[in-house]
Amino acid sequence: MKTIRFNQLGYRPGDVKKATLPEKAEAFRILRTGDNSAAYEGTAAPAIHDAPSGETVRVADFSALTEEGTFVLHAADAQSYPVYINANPYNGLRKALLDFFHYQKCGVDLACGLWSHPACHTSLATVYGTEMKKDVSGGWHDAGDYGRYVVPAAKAVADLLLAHEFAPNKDADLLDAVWFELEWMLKMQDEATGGVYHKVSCHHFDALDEMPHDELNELVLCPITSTATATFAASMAMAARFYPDKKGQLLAAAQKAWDWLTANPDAPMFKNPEGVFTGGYGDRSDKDERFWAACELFAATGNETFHEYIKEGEIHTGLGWNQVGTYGIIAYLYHAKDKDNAELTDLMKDALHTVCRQIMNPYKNDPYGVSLGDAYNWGSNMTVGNNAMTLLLARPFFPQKAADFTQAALDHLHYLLGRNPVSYSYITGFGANPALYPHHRPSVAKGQAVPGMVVGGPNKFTQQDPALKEHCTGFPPSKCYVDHKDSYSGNEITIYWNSPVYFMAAVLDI
Ligand code: G3I
Ligand code: 9MR
Ligand code: ZN
Repeated sequence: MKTIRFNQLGYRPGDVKKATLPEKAEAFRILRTGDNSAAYEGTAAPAIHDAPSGETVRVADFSALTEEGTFVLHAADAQSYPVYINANPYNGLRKALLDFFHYQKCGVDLACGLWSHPACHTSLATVYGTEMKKDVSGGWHDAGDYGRYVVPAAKAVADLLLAHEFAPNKDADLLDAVWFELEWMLKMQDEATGGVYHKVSCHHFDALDEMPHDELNELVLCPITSTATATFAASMAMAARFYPDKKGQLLAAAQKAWDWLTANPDAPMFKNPEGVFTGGYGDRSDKDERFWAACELFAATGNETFHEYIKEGEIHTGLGWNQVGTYGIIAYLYHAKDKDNAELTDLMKDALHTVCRQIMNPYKNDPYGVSLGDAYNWGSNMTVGNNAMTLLLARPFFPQKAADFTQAALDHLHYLLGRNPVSYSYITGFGANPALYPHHRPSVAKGQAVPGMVVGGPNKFTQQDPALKEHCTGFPPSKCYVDHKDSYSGNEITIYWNSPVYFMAAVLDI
């Protein structure tokens, strides 16, 4: 079954439908499950070598099959998991991707079925290297661990808010869900200086089978950084347009953070201070974070100071937690329209166009319909989501390519849901062969995965986690994945891996 790779949730009748088959499968047949009668017969495309998986494969296009029902695809000596064609194959997916953020809530009594628990991490945090205590309760646990880190939080918030902005049909509970995180982020700002603490966590990661309320070690607030302060400023300025009642508070917080950035032009990049061993989220440069902040603040206020800052610097790209420039471009192109500068607008469009080309080129030749090339790094599934998100956001600026961009984004969803070289659905609880053992403490503690979580995906640097090293050393890049609870570089989950995939679901309106 695993050699026939396709979207295990299914396809809508009018969708392009493609499966990736082994080399020997020149022809294929699709049979109805009820009576085994043939619904479709086809010839697969010529075999091609797929470098990331090291395999030679063929693509089978069965888009012409528009009949609703449940089928099995037969090719050579293999047969597929069930193939579903119906009007609503993604039912429940979008909701689960958003509900996940509820499961990650910190600091409150949490009712969420099997994984319910009393309020966690409620003690005051110690400001690193001092005796000072601060209340920074609330927010979402970042990932499979219980740290709360500002930089990736800003990405998750931005993705969810942009999803809300661009979704043809909006989720009524989204703004409340995101406010929970924004409220925590506001607490992470130092009132005196406007700088934002990089993160709050214990000194160490605790046992993998520990529920949140059982992690009772001291909470430590790590030093203020420019990356935390800039991504904070950006996401607060963005949030100001979604929460009209809180606009004043959000813009004031963003402005104060900007003032800190202005006063600290050469702040050092974050490194875990002595004695702290939790997630680092360090960076090589804060220029893209400052760029994003300036773009959002300009879009929100029209204040030329921010415009000047943007004009004097470079244009940046990226939707990752450590490269965030595309968020800035999007803010400028969509929201600075009445006060923009034609030359800068063109430069931003050019930069966006280049990024889209860098996504579409590898995608076009990929037998799995994904754009990673060989970028199967830690969190590769985030890149899948980010690339789809970039294309969806770019559509209005390149109308002649908009349809291709939409199709590419949908293909990226198919990849995540099973059309990939390991035949896993990378979203827990969805598909015939989903990840069952994510590196997620509440899931490990209860022996059952929380549904709707996007796992990290293949990581070709197998030496980055011991379980991956044990199970996948020597594997080709796109096959370096093991569904094992210990594999934190491939099978962990995070708020900012779910958020771009939620964006895809919401904006594709599936
Ligand atoms: O992109 C570069 C690539 O250009 C380069 O060739 C390659 C060679 O090392 O590295 C690639 O970067 C990788 C980067 O992720 C990609 O975003 C790094 O190797 C890799 O170490 C880095 O991993 C990060 C990881 O923390 C370790 O720092 C992940 O992005 C990040 O998502 C992850 O975050 C952790 C938190 O620290 C703790 N909480 C869980 C969370 C998820 O696992
Ligand atoms: O659980 C931790 C995970 O969230 C991180 O991404 C990962 C890398 O920083 O570390 C995990 O914690 C492991 C630690 O690094 C080493 N000892 C085993 C821990 C997992 O139980
Ligand atoms: Zn907690």
